[in-house]
Amino acid sequence: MNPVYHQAKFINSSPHLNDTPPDQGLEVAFAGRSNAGKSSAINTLTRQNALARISKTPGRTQMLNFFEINERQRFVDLPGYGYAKVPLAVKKKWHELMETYLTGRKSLCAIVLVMDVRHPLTEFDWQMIEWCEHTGLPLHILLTKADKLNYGAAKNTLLQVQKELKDSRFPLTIQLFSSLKKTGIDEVHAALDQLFNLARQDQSEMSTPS
Ligand SMILES: Nc1nc2c(ncn2[C@@H]2O[C@H](COP(=O)(O)OP(=O)(O)O)[C@@H](O)[C@H]2O)c(=O)[nH]1
Ligand SMILES: [Mg+2]
Repeated sequence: MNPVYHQAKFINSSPHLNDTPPDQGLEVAFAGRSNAGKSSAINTLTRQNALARISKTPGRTQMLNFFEINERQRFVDLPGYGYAKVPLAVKKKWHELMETYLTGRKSLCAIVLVMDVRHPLTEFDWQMIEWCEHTGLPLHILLTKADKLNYGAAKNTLLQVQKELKDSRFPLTIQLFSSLKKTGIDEVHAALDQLFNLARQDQSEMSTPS
């Protein structure tokens, strides 16, 4: 358990990138398909039931939601992808928003990719993985809703996904998680600590003249 993450506070929801919090410090973004369980994961990790609004209507949260852990660290709940009923114009706007955010955000230091353990590695997931591979951005994958499968089947999916990604040439970790059963929390906290620490070292190396 890491109580640091329990202090998270909502900062704002931003439908555009011109009203985001200042691009300083370090940000970990939670990405994944609509309904994968991103907002639930943020609530579980921060132990706050209604921090990231859990949408009953998939795809409705088309905004970037920012949460402050402390003055140097943030979480971002990225808008979900892949809801068929969303009109094309909305999908286009989503692509633009994501691309601008992912390419332009200097404080972005890692991605947590949330996948439903029953439907891992969708086309969207591969796009995110390839993006991280391309930019070297560290990635931590949550196979969530692990409670929906029995232990053996969930473990099997974990091994399968690890096998599919074993050749990736960037920092990548994968785990099972359940917001419902509150399993895997310590492992995510440890992964987040490591991601933030790595990024902090990188930042201080860059700011130290040699
Ligand atoms: N059984 C189970 N259901 C979950 C879990 N996480 C999320 N859900 C449910 O999945 C739905 C979508 O979750 P949400 O967090 O809003 O997904 P998001 O669209 O990715 O933010 C909601 O009905 C949640 O209650 C989990 O670990 N186990
Ligand atoms: Mg959500």
